[in-house]
Amino acid sequence: MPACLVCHDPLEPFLSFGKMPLADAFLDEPELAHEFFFTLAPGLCAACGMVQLCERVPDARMFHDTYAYYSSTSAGMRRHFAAFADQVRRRALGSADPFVVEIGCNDGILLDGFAAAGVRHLGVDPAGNVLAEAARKGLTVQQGFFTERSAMDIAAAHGRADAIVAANVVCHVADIHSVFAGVRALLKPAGLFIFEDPYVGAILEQNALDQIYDEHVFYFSVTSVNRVAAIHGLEVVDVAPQPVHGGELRYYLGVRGAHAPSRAVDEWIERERASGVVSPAAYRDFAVRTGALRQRLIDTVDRILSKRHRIAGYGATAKSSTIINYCGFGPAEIEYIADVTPGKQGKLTPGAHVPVRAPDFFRAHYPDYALLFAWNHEKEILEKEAGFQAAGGTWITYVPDVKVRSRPPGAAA
Ligand code: DWN
Ligand code: ZN
Repeated sequence: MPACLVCHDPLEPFLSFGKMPLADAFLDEPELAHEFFFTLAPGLCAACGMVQLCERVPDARMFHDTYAYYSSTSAGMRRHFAAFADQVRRRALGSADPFVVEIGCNDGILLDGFAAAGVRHLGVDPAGNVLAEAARKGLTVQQGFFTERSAMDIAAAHGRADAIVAANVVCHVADIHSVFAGVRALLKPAGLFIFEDPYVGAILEQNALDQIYDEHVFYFSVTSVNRVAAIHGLEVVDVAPQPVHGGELRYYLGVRGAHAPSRAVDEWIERERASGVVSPAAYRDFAVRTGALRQRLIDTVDRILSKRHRIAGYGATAKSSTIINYCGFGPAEIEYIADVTPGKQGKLTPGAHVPVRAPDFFRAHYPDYALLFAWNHEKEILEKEAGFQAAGGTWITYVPDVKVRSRPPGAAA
């Protein structure tokens, strides 16, 4: 039986997707023969409340020099991160020569805001290709994983940090104790560790089963984060919801006793207790609901194909790997997926092997229906691709439920 990565108690899976590929492992034809699969099955630790994957993929298999995801592909996310940097500056960077460290800085989308304000910064990321983009912009970066060891080295070389920040990163690291121990070693006594990740309560509420994939090792709640923090002499001192990636929480952590926790912390923990976010029943229900959702999506696709209509996807997201493979779709159901990322274009999606094409291809080969796999960027994409609906195309979304958007009058259903 697998063990909880936080407290080592036995872990029971509440759902199994079976064998799944790596969600960001886009392939060329010759790579198909040795594609890597693992058992994707999330579980809740009844002892400490942490939701996590029961089988983990080694970090180096997921985060390397050909990492597929560039954070700066969305204009909405660029605005979100500019505001995030502003907030960190206001709350944590009041000293004479502040220093901020970002764990998993990707292409520098968050560090940009510190650099523009002349703040001393360091970004750490294991993925050389995305990090090269950050370096190209003149940001100060270092390649590697953030661990207790590397944090101590950073403290020795640059001094301690006023703020340590991370976005969509902490939930990716199986050795969470090394990350938190590293934060404790690198943070100034009155510093803040501020990070945001998808909120497990939002995943449950929205039936967002496609948030579950190899890179998302943990599915945090305030309750579970506070428990990990306590092990390392840290505590959650504030929490703020963020309307990105389907609903995230931003956690503010300090050294225990250094900051008075806001009322929001207790309120969130109480809400989680009352709503069952840390209880097994909520996850059993989620498994049943999302099983039914999967069937509705399969039926919707079958119905469309039976009328000889064409379906393509939009956004070759990591999330799409879970939903596509869980539904058993392939190129026979989804002709291609449009995506703006040059490194994904021309490749095949993990597991299902659906070809990825540039958005220009989508505009030249509109399908009848487009499955919006980047549902978290819906507003931005539907505005950008207004021509699709104008030409009679129909969007399909599946979070929180399958929704076939109404077609313009006169178009065939
Ligand atoms: O946690 C993670 C999140 C933050 O990013 C990582 N583990 C991996 C990745 O997950 P994802 O791929 O599900 O993230 P997104 O942000 O939903 O991906 C959007 C995809 O859609 C990208 O490949 C870019 C593409 N896109 C596009 O083609 N046109 C996005 C926008 C906004 C567009 O207009
Ligand atoms: Zn546990």
